[in-house]
Amino acid sequence: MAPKKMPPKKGGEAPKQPPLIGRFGTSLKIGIVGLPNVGKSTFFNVLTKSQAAAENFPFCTIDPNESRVPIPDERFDYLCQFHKPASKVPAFLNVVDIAGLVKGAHAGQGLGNAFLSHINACDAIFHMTRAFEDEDIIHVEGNVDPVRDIEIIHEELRLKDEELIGPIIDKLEKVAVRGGDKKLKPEYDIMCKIKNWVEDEKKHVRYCHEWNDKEIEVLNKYLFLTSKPMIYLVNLSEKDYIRKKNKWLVKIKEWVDSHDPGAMVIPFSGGLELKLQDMSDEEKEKYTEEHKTQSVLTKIIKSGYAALQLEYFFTAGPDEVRAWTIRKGTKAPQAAGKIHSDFEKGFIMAEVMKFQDFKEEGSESAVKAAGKYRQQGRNYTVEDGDIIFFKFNTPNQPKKK
Ligand SMILES: Nc1nc2c(ncn2[C@@H]2O[C@H](COP(=O)(O)OP(=O)(O)O)[C@@H](O)[C@H]2O)c(=O)[nH]1
Ligand SMILES: [Mg+2]
Repeated sequence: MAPKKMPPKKGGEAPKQPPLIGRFGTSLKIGIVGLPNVGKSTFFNVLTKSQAAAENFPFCTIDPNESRVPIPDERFDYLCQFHKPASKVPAFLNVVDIAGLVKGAHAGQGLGNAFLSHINACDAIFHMTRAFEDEDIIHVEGNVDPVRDIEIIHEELRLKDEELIGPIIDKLEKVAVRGGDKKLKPEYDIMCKIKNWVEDEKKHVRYCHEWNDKEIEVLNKYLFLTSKPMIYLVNLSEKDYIRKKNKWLVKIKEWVDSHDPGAMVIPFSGGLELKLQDMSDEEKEKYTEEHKTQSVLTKIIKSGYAALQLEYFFTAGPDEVRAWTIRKGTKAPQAAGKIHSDFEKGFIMAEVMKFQDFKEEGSESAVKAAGKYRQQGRNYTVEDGDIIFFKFNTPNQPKKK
């Protein structure tokens, strides 16, 4: 049967991005959250050790539970190979290993409040669930049931938000309703809508993709736990991961699709990743080929970065090849400001090459000769992977006559 043709969407084929709720800035973190003993620390350790150890970036470990994981990127590798620069600086994903949450955490159970404050400091969440059986590894709830586990974690986060929302509404009510301060009435109304969604409908803020700009402004002021983007990681046994089969996978996917529409579910195997990590490159290749499988770490790291709505552009030359993290949608002058504030203040133009053009043409001069080297002004929105050379006036220096 031929699939029905979808009517063309307005404004292109790209699916609508969920609204941008969260802190601004580019030093954002993603936290690993889940029940105890589901494989969070195993995942954190393979992430941290994988590229970090291999490339020997000395500044990766921030503290034992927090780490900067270099983003694997073929374009970056290509630029490094091409320029053989003295210094290489990739983009990083900041990852935090948060101790296990248990039922009742919102009320302080099992150091719950400390954990929840760690989650609060993160901007997105890797939600790790356990779908592997292993009698030697205790499950806090007695048996493996990742859908139930997801619901436990979600309920803790939601209850914590409920706790936060109450006093905010009380305070606004005092001023905006009883005090007659009209300025705060819109915020009060919006908070009532949020309260209805979280408390009465029992949903996470993130589930709704229809928040308008004013509502997002209020959500960004309070940064509720349930507004943080979430990626679901399903920790499978090596065997199930390789055969891509596990009785929970479909159930988890269905649950996520109906509750948290648009969120990613990524199957993963802590056991396999650990094993691969201890192998040499040749052994790894042999093993993955033999078992027709491969590590999923790169995909997870990239997805985490994308969930934070981050991307990067490159500066590249013999001195340095570097990826500069920006928020999606950043204009050229603000992107320049990532390198130095003077670049933004004195911005003249951005000279931009697309990575693909650079690779195809083989050199900067060939790109220029092909007419694909573009001079862009203040209104240019930087795209992921752009190779940019900024031209700027030095401020504070007397203008030449
Ligand atoms: N069988 C099996 N055990 C795992 C897997 N991932 C982690 N474990 C084990 O489960 C236990 C708890 O893992 P850990 O990463 O410390 O869990 P955390 O409490 O969520 O941080 C450890 O003994 C791990 O070796 C897996 O994929 N398969
Ligand atoms: Mg742990």
